[in-house]
Amino acid sequence: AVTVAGTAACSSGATAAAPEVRDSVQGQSLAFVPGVAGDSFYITMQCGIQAAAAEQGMTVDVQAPQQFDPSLQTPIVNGVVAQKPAALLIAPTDTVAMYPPLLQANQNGIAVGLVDTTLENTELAATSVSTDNRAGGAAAADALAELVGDQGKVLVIAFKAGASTSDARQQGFEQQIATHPGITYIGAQVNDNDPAKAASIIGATLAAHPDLAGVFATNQFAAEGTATGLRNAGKIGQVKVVGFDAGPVQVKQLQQGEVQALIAQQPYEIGTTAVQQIVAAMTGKPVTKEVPTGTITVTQENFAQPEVQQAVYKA
Ligand code: T6T
Repeated sequence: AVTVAGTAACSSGATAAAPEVRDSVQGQSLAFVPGVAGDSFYITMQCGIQAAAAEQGMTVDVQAPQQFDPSLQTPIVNGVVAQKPAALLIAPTDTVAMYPPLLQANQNGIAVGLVDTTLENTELAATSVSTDNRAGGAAAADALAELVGDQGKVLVIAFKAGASTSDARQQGFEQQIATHPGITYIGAQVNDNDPAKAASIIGATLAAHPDLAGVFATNQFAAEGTATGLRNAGKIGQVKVVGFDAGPVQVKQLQQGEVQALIAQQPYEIGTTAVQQIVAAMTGKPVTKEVPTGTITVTQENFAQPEVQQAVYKA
């Protein structure tokens, strides 16, 4: 586990909290457990969480697993439970496997909020704040269909089976791509959040399907590996790629023409909203059980637009 001390280099602040709320949670501690360390999506979310928590006078402790894996995230949650913070915001790495440790947190009086990913059974969580990932997957299908001229073979790189975001993006994509009759969907393959594995999937797929037209890479690491695989095969630009997320690496890939479209999420807003909701839960105020956030499709053509610039991850 990694404990990230101090405040990440974050660019903008959150709105001020009502004074009566501030008094009641002032000095209380908030734990944040992202899905994995070193991921610009979660680092940007951490910036939002830290800004909103600072407004409330709360302290934030961040502990991240080295891989997106419930067997590494579970001991971190167990450690958090032992420390007894007032609240825990977490992106569970598996919809089922992360339920027991989070139930422990809930039963120990810790207010639990889910961010980004969710659980199959969300009863233990006061709130869940996440992208509408099915809609994001559908947006990726439409973007990819347009890029390949509505014909040819397309592949999905699912970053992690059992992670709600990966599953929902894949399902949203599959449902929407079926409405494009000229496209042949050759299926999804799982890269376990490992760029090298995505690269080798691309290599093997190109060997079997040299006419591959497009790829939907369901997160940052899937897109990075997809670009490597295409580069190794000399197919950059020829095979069109739609990635998810808009961190610095993804933006560079877009500018260099390795990826043709990005589905950007709103990690900073997910972070600030989750803090506002968990504070409401802690102070007996009305809480929204599920807060969906949107996506925006980023391309080279619309990149300079202010609302698109706004969507690029800041960390
Ligand atoms: O795509 C995001 C996040 O939404 C997903 O659950 C895990 O991967 C990312 O963090 C990007 O690497």
